Amino acid sequence: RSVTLIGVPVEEGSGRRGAAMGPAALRIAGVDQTLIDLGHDVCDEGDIHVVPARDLPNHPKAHNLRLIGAYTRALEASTYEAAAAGRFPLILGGDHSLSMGSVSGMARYAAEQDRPLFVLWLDAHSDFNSPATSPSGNMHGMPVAFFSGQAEVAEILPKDRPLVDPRNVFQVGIRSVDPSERVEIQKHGVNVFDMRSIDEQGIAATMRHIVSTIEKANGLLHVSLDVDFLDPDIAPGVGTTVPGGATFREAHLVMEILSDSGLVSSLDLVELNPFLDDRGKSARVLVELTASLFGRRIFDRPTRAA
Ligand code: DIR
Ligand code: MN
Ligand code: MN
Ligand code: MN
Repeated sequence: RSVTLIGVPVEEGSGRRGAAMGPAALRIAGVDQTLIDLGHDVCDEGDIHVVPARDLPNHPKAHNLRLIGAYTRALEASTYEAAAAGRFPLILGGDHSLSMGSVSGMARYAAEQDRPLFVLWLDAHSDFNSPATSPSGNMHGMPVAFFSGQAEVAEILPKDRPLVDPRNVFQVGIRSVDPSERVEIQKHGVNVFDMRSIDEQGIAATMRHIVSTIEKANGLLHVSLDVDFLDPDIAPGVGTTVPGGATFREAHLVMEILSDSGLVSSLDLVELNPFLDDRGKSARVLVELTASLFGRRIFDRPTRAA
């Protein structure tokens, strides 16, 4: 495949500093060479740099709205342009507010292709707050509501843009949901597979169900991987660790099944905080998981029957 790396050193959507170093850590962990070694063509566009958007207001319950809005606009355009050029946008974050832009860019691309966009949200959190409901005011807790059209606060992107149907969002690994988010995700039909569901059904059955749903709809799939999807034992480099996350093998199996499916069109790697990491451990896990998504195998497996 042809992959475009887009660095987004944003940390102002989270409540603390450090995620701005994420793109650098992922590059140092060798994301580009790992993909090249797997036979892919890689183009690194470098990092997006923006200044706060002057046409947006300050908002007491959406911290740094003018800056996050500017990142959203720039990344929406870069993601769309890479996809429209036939390339796979791989976003190196940066906190999870960046998915407002990457997913919106893919939604524009999918609409143009006349195909539905599905989103696989691998996260401890459902990120379905809005400025009206957020207990923290941090915009990294709002992207899913934003790209579903449920967190409009100011015109960051045009109101008539393509949105993602919340019933096309699959959330896996969830184990920390605010009370109002619980109400909202149920009301809008987001598909939630929390950690208990994964414990009971197993990650393979969960992923096969998701993959077959998307195949039947001829959909495109955007994957958004928050470091806190993983258990803090294997990935401590994130601002909001939550115990009881996905194991190393569960996470790799997700990526291996996705790789077999051939459905994935774009990927975010988000919330890596190198300042909190243990000697690059979490950055390396993210790069290894990316390798599994792009075809690395422990053993070669027979091709699936057509
Ligand atoms: C919390 C934490 N639900 C909030 N969210 C996230 O601030 O909205 N933490 N995404 O990583
Ligand atoms: Mn830079
Ligand atoms: Mn998140
Ligand atoms: Mn999270």
